[in-house]
Amino acid sequence: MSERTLVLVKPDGVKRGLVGEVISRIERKGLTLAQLELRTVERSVAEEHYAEHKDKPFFGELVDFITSGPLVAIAVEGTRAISAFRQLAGGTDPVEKATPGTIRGDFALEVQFNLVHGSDSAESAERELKLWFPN
Ligand code: RTP
Ligand code: MG
Repeated sequence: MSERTLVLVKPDGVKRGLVGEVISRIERKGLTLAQLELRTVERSVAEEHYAEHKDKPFFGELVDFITSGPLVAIAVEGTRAISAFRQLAGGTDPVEKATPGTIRGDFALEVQFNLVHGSDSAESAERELKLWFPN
């Protein structure tokens, strides 16, 4: 069944020139790009996006970081796209959890700077896609 998920190449990924690498992995997996935009977001969007973490100690830093520079938001489409992209991304901690062969496992060292976001469920994907691509 085809579904859509929200992928972000976070500001660290854009600064490090890894946008092409991430898009290439998405395409090689067989997923397609439905919408794509380079933008720098206001705090309100970042706070809404990460609302589930609002009581965590790292919330302020996370919002600072996500708003620190341009990121690339992508609506990714395809069979089991939500899980498929989470598999490509690898675990949240790029050293302890993400394995080599994943985006985080291959290119990141710190939890804070783990390069990409992918929606974690159908409900999150629907909510996040409405937030990032209202049209
Ligand atoms: P994301 O939402 O960005 O796709 O990442 P995720 O599902 O793998 O991880 P999640 O638990 O949703 O955490 C969101 C982001 O918060 C940052 N984080 N920092 N300092 C810390 O201990 C900490 N823990 C999480 C990470 O950048 C993570 O991607
Ligand atoms: Mg998450």
